[in-house]
Amino acid sequence: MSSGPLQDRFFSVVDSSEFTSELIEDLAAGRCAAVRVADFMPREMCERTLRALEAASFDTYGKQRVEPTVMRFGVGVSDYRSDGVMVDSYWAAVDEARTAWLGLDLPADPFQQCRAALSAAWPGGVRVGSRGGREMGAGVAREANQGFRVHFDDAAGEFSGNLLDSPLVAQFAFNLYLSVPEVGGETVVWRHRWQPADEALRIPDSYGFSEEVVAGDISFELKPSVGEALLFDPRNYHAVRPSRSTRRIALGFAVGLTDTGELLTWG
Ligand SMILES: O=C(O)CCC(=O)C(=O)O
Ligand SMILES: [Fe+2]
Repeated sequence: MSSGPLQDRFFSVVDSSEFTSELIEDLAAGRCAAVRVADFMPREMCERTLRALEAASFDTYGKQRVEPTVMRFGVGVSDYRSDGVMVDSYWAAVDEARTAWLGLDLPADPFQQCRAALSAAWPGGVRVGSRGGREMGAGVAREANQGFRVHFDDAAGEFSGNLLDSPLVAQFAFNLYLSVPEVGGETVVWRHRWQPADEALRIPDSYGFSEEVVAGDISFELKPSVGEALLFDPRNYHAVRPSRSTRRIALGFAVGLTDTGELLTWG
């Protein structure tokens, strides 16, 4: 799947019928870059969740920071950061998001289902992370019809000190796709991690960078399918291409591996 003449056997996508502790360890250790599990969530559960979300009203991520617009149902901590510090209004937003998700009246909490499936693979345990003893948000439904710009995610760099009560030794991004376009909507990941010189290519006040930042780097492009889960290392620059047809809706949360071997999630 890599493009360009160079190959890197560690920069690979692994397709698996399930997440396993070995695959999660490989991701943490950098022996692979992404793990993809088709039909991770039963079709019926996906459809039910999607129908409920289609009838719900989404908010937008901060318009200045996230342009083109990405819609969200639920809360993402990236909107509650000021000078590397999480702002306290996050907690009210988390409460509001919990109520909004309960209001969808789903037979089961899809974030909990995702954590349960990861738990089956991970003996160290999986739970929603906490900060100051308070449980973080479980995750967010994101609608990125116009795509995501080239960016990376790394709580250790974005927040000063520990974001969660436990120190993290690795961070992953989890996505579960509920609605994907036939044309467009691909996730592209580049074999490039942030380095200081990249700052010259950051789009002012944005989460994103100019595409130039990954020019010439090895990449892979993933075409998501409904029900599929993707776990990847978001320190590698990545982007989502605009959709050309249907809405592109995915459930997403961050996953951190703690120094005691637990997996903690947050949104
Ligand atoms: O929607 C996707 O495929 C990836 C979104 C993203 O930027 C992330 O999960 O960090
Ligand atoms: Fe991301």
